[in-house]
Amino acid sequence: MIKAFDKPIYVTRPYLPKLELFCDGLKDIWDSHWLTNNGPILKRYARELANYFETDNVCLFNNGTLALQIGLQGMGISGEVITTPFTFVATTHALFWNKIRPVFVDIEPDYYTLDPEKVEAAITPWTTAILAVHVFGHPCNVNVLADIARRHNLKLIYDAAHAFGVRVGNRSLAHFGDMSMFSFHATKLYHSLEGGMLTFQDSGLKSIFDYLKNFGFESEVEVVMPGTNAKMNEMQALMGSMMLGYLDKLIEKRRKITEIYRQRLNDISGIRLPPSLPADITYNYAYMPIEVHEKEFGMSRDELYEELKKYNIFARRYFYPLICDYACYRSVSVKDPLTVARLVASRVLTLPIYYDLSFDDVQRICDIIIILQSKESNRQSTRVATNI
Ligand code: T4K
Repeated sequence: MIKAFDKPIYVTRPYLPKLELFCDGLKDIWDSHWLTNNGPILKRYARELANYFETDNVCLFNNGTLALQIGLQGMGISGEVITTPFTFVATTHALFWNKIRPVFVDIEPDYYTLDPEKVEAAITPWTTAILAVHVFGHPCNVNVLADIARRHNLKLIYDAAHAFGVRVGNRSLAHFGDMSMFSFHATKLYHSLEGGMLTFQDSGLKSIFDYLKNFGFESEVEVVMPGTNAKMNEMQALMGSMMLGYLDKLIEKRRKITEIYRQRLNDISGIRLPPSLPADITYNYAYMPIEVHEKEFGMSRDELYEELKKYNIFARRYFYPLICDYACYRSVSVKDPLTVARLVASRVLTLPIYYDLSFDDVQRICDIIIILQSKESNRQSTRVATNI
């Protein structure tokens, strides 16, 4: 019999640098009394990120949601935008706050990113952009989407909230599409406590984004646009800057955890894992999604999710329900039947993955899933046998 974990195992747990090191960094902030509003640490951090992403076109924000919201506003996106219903709700909220109508289309079944064929079929005279999500860090079909956007004269925008560190053909995802948003929220593999970033191809957008995140101030006495307050502060920048130094080791640990999950769960009847990514993709192992196929597995995704809780394992149903099924978006008309997205949302479960999770604990989580399945299949075969 396997015992429950003594302490809760959550889907994620932020990595933190040694407290003494962070305190060393805090001393500079205490000395300068400069806490926010484009301070020296933020400026240094922006340069570090520009280096990392190999582009000067970066703009930092206090979170990813406001980054995306301001990005859409600054680019003047309006009308209809084709997007995915299989994402965190902030993707759609950013459209809504800009009075843009989301047009939900289906995802593809392997990596859960927007299905380009469905995108093309959904274009109308009112479509101005595609907002695709590199969900779980799986890159969208960037070349096909770029071709569609070019042929139809649409902007191509990526929600890359999950995709820090992912590369396609040795180029960071920041170099694809017209603009990408990266989230540095505490629950992400790379974080700045909270934070967000836009990367973009048109360098003219930089000053617009800078205005919009700082009330539209051009000078002490001039406001040139109705901006908001979405600035990253010095403590966020300090954490983000320190975390860059740990990124490789964080990704490597996640790679090893993923390998264990894949080895142990790949052949379990009723569990499906995303296929290995193509060789030209450098992945970040941001999430560990599995699909639970009820008939073969013997219990539904929701039953497994509840059973795991009894063992103190708090997996998450990212992303369920679909965005269009939330009360606040139910009135949005959806023409695509969203066949794949509906199935995936009903089957997906993201398992715990984070730096501090020990390999033994990963093995134990797998043992528990396997035992739950065999218990259930035994129960079912007994039930069948007694019925005979
Ligand atoms: N686009 C996409 C595709 C996104 O996934 C997100 C955010 C955004 C846009 C918006 O970016 P931000 O504005 O957030 O920068 C979490 C995060 O809050 C959210 O940032 C993230 N996506 C989403 C996928 O996950 P919840 O509601 O699941 O978070 P919560 O508080 O339940 O945390 C999950 C688990 O993490 C907890 O059970 C325990 C652990 N945890 C969490 C926090 C906050 C910790 O151990 N420490 C912590 O500080 O949304």
